[in-house]
Amino acid sequence: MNATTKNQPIETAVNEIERIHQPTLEEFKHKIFPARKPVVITGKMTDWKALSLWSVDYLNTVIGNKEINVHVSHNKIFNVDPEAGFTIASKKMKFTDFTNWIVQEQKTDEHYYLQQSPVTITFPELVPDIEIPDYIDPKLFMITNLWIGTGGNVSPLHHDMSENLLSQVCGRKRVLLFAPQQTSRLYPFPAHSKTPHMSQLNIDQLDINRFPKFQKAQCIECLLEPGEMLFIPAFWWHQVYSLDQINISLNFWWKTHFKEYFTPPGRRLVAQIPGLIWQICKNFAGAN
Ligand SMILES: O=C(O)CCC(=O)C(=O)O
Repeated sequence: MNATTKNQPIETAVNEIERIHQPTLEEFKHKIFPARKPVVITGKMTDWKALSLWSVDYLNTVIGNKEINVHVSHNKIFNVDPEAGFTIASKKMKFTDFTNWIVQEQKTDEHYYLQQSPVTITFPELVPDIEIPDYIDPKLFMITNLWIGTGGNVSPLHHDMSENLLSQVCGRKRVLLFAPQQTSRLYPFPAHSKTPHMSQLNIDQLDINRFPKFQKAQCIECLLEPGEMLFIPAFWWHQVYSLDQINISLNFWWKTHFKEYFTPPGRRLVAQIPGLIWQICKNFAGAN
């Protein structure tokens, strides 16, 4: 990866992601999931109607003038506001106005991204076109989110507390991934802040004097193509770049095992949010 500073490029060690074709449920459960390493799963979305159906015209017909809530950015980096916690600046607009904006590649000051929209609530009409992967234990399943955007959008470096299958329908995404053990090299916001799961780094314009340890970070790079799923284990840091004009993905989140809270980012959260321990115990009890 070429991160850049004002003076010189920085070389951070990058490894390419492994791809596995149509692993069985047993392979996922006993090999892929326990390895706690991201992989791309190919050939698992072949039965999804979304792959052949979802074009802008189709989505406009099915969704039409529904009002949606899109996130807004002035520089295409869709950052949460560290003062406000989980909120990102947003705006309500008609779905068709949003897709027109994408198609016309408008050179506006504002850029829009439909991020993390719970599909069963906001777009129930799209549910028949997708399938919850059978790798996910129904007792642990949390939510399916829809993401629609355009090339150049960036979801900056962060981790989630859930297991994730990021599933690509249209366009490609470039994803940079860092293991939980790399946390101290990624300069998260302080554990007591409102955004302990976000990194302070802008890895494309790195301030090397402030963040020197990033140079030692080990990264896995992935180019996710339509029809592919990326397994992102809980607490893995990731930064996601949307490529191509029309970019559509879904992510499936499910509850992680309590032992993942012993990883460095998990420990930071538990230390600051005591109520989390109770939640984790409940999750674990519910799944057994
Ligand atoms: O696709 C994106 O822009 C971000 C996805 C993401 O962060 C996630 O699936 O957790």
